Amino acid sequence: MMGTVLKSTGSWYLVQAEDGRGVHCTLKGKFRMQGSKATNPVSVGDVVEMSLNRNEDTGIITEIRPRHNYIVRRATKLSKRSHIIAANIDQATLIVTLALPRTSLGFIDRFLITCEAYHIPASIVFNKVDVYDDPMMAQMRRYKDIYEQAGYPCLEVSAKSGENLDRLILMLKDKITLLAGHSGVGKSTLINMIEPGLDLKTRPLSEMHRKGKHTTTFAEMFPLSSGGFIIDTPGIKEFGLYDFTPEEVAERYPEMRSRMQGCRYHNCTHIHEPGCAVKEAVEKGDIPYERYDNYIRIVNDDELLKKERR
Ligand SMILES: Nc1nc2c(ncn2[C@@H]2O[C@H](COP(=O)(O)OP(=O)(O)OP(=O)(O)O)[C@@H](O)[C@H]2O)c(=O)[nH]1
Ligand SMILES: [Mg+2]
Ligand SMILES: [Zn+2]
Repeated sequence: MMGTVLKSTGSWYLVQAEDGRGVHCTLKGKFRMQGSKATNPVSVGDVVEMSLNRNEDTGIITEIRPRHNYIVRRATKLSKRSHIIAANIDQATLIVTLALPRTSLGFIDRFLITCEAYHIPASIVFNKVDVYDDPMMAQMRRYKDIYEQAGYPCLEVSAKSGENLDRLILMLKDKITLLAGHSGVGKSTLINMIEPGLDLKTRPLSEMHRKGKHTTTFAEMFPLSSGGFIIDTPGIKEFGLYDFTPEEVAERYPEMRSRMQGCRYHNCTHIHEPGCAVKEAVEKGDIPYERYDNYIRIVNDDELLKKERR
């Protein structure tokens, strides 16, 4: 029997069978042995083949169907292994906020680079606008300029006041959407507002700091009554890129990708070469300097990491 993995807790998987019922599954032993570089062989969104146990509400996953796509991040900072966040998704939405816990541009860029690498359409949702002061509002406008110019849809919302939630619902309709972001940005709160029946666990930031834990601990996929599915994920502290070369990083900046044919050298890294069309565009203000700065920082960080891991 086939099914879709709705939740994975590490040892147990909740699989929605074709007939709609939920089956709690374990994994056939051999999956763990396979030479995969992922710390989790099966992820939320995977389509699997399973055999039901005699009691019919538990089963064993025997096979994973080929994935259309998946999104990964480095399992831990120095790890050579990856963690698959979700598979077979239509789009990824990064929930960010300029209130607490503030999201940095570097974090946003790393997430977007990964989405570009796996050809997953990405968007950015600025949450908690109900508490933004004037400087935060100004900053959000700048962020929106930067990312909309690069081609990523942006939306400002408040789970608290309800602002623009109707537009968020439209964005999600009939699609399988991954929600990602730091712990405490309001992913689960937003899902509760969109789909009130779910009643997901959320927690005030003050308590988070005390316990230092994520409120959502496992990724889980939920059907939306307006059509489609949404995947809630545990907060991500750092978004470690999984093994990209500088060329691959540059190609994943749409503003750089569209200009690099103009560079004098075909293997230009856009850092120190003369006749670089990317640097010219940064100087003219056609590429936001923040994006270029992040590019340099990401390339340098990743080179350092590679050395440390050797
Ligand atoms: N003022 C304000 N607070 C919000 C908003 N959205 C969420 N919050 C609060 O932010 C806190 C954290 O929200 P959660 O939904 O638990 O955050 P999360 O992103 O799911 O966190 P993890 O599950 O740990 O990854 C809660 O106290 C929410 O009430 C908003 O739009 N405005
Ligand atoms: Mg949560
Ligand atoms: Zn160049």
